[in-house]
Formats: sequence, structure tokens, C-alpha cells
Amino acid sequence: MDGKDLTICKLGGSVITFKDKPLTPNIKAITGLAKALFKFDGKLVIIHGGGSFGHYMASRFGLGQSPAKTSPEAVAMTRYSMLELHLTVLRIFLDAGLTVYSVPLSGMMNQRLPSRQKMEALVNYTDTGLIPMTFGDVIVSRTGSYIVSGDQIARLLSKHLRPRRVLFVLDVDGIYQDPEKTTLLRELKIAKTTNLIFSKGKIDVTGGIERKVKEASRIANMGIDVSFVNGLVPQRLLDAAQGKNPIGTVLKGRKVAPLSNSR
Ligand code: IP8
Repeated sequence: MDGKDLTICKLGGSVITFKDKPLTPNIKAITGLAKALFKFDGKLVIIHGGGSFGHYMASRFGLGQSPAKTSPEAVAMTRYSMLELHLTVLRIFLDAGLTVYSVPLSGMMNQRLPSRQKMEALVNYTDTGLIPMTFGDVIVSRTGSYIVSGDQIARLLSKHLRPRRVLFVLDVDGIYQDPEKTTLLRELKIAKTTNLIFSKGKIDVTGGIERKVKEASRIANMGIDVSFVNGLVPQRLLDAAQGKNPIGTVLKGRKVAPLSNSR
């Protein structure tokens, strides 16, 4: 699969919700993102995070990223909270004129991993003018239940869809050199991603910004450019989607030889 004109956009939960107010979407921010993306003329796959919906419920009920026996209530409530957020995002995007089409991760699963065919089918949706939208999710497997982060989904989709670029939309300007966020890194080298020191988020069960950078460097290692932008300034998202270089952090994809068909 070659998604030369495809952009994958991960909307962080910290932008689309108020992370310290349980179950509270940031309607203004979601509307800003929708309006910006409406102006983007290209194929999009959108993923959103959990913020004060999924992370709040997952931490309240003790759900984590490794399969574990948990109460059915934990799974049901976490899923429900994600669907509530998902519906809010879908509604606002539809109202802004974006033809978003919901594809929950569970609909792409094949045992414990998303199936390659089902992920690749997302590109067929984009061919019909739809914008597939998925979200970090709670998965039930034979070995237990677990959370799959939207950042992880961004990496898995990148592997199979080979987008032109991946955008991580944050509530800050990009990746900083220091936990105090005094020095914004305009360009980040893959090799340097392991030296960064991050501040710890409160209710993030999937590893927050550190996890995001880790997934981003794996995407960049596939030869795909990754940008981190502040979604509270929506024009930056549009600029990044259009390949411009707004305030933010760029992680350049490693130069790789053209892909053969063996994958
Ligand atoms: O915010 C987490 O997705 P993320 C989803 O992308 C849940 O890490 C259910 C907590």
C-alpha cells in the first residue's frame, strides 16, 4: 500500500478534552480543529485519543496496556466513555462539513492485532471521499482486556498505509528539550528521541508524551515525516497538513530505500 497523498492525523486527548475535568470535551478546540481540517485538500485518516474520557475511566477502574483480567464494568464503562467522546468529535466534524466515518479499532481487529487487510481497507474509504476516524480503544481478548493507545494505532496504520506524513496534535507547541518546556525543539532527530526528559502526566494510562515520541520515532524510522503541532492554534495544524513548517516540532523520516513488495 502506498499512501503518497494520505495524511494520518492523531488528535491528542489533551486537546479535544479538558484533561483535568473528567468527561469534559473541549468543544471550542474540537471545532477549531474541524474547521482547519475542512480546508485541507487531501486524503485523511483521523485517530483521536481518550483524554478525560478514556484515561479517566481506565485509571479509575485499573485498566492498562497489558491484557489483564478486569471487571466487565471496567471494560464497559471505559468503552462507553470513549464512544461518548467519539460521537462528540464525529458530530462536530460532520457539522463542519467533514465526511467522517467511524471505524472503531475493534472493527479492525484480528485476534490481538489489527488485521492488515482491515487497516488497508481504510484507504478504500478515503477513495470514496470519506474520512475514516478511529480512536484509542479498550480491547477484549482471550487473555484479558487492555487499552490500545491512539498513538500505537497511528504507528500500526503508518506501517500498512505508508502515509506521506503523520501529525500528532498536542495542547502545547511541540516537543521540548526540557520538562519545564522552556526550549521548543523545531527539529528532532530520531537518534535524539531517547535522550529527552519528559514531565509526567497525571491520568495518562498509555504513557503520555513520552509514548507519543516513541511511536513517532518508530514511524520516522519507516521513512515517514512526523510533525507535532499545537491544536489549540488550528492554523498550525492546517499548515503542517499542507507540508508547511509552522511553529512545532518536525521529526524527519529516515531516508529509506524504496519499498519492495515483501512486507
Ligand atoms: O489517548 C487511550 O488513547 P490515547 C484510549 O491515544 C483509552 O492514549 C481508552 C484510554
